[in-house]
Amino acid sequence: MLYSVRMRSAKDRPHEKGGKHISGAERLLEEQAVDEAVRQMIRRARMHTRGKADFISIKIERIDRNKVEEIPALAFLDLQAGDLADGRRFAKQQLLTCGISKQAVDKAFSLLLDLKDNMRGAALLEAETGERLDAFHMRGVRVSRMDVKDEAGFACWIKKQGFEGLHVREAAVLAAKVAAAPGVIAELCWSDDPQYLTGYVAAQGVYHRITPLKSFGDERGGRVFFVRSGTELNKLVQYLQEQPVLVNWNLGKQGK
Ligand code: WAQ
Ligand code: MG
Repeated sequence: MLYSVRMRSAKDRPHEKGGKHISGAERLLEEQAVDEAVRQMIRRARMHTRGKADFISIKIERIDRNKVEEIPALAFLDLQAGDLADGRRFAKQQLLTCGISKQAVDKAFSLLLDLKDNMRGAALLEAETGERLDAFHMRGVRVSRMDVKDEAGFACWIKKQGFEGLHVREAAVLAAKVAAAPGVIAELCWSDDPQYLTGYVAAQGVYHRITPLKSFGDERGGRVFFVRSGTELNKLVQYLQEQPVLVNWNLGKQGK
């Protein structure tokens, strides 16, 4: 049996009462791996750079294995920018190159840069007009029910390209699912971890890893998914939240 394990944690108060979001995690695991994953999630929520969570919600749900879709991993490209302005310029350029309008790119940056607090999900923007499509406001759409197909192989594949750690692994899985979603053209992301300055633009099968994309000490992270006009929003949100996927690093277009 496969299980979806989802965690979200907050400080001072639960999320729904306005508590500060500390961390979240999404896994899709064999039954025997669930207990250890839950232990790790709890540990992580309690020892996070954003603070120590005192409200932790964990949901465990059985998933029908026949419904799982296997999707390819994205290829990695790594850019060390000279400074923040340089990193952001590069990110904007990548987005423009894959057909997102300047208006939508500017909207995405101002949305993320003007946040008072960080989001815990992603904002959906129409790729031509930059119009916000989802009605989730500060919460955003939470992508869920995803993991890697072969844990050890995936870690090894990432390491061979010179990267390691939980941030990269998790982001690579999420970005692969988002890229596979119907109607998504590109994604822009940076972390809500105040010490983690790397972000990315995922588009056209490539995960453009960019350092830095935010300033040190900033606790506001976020994600924007750029959506093709005419996309059926319900279907897209349903895919992002519900469709179980396993990312196979050995499928499709690959990094070196
Ligand atoms: N679904 C939708 N949005 C999410 C999800 C999710 N499951 N998880 C996080 N977000 C949004 C939310 O607004 C967070 O504030 C924001 O993304 C950042 O989340 O080295 O660590 O988990 O290649 O802090 C990218 C670079 C790191 C990794 C991203 O994101 C690398 C990161 P975080
Ligand atoms: Mg984080």
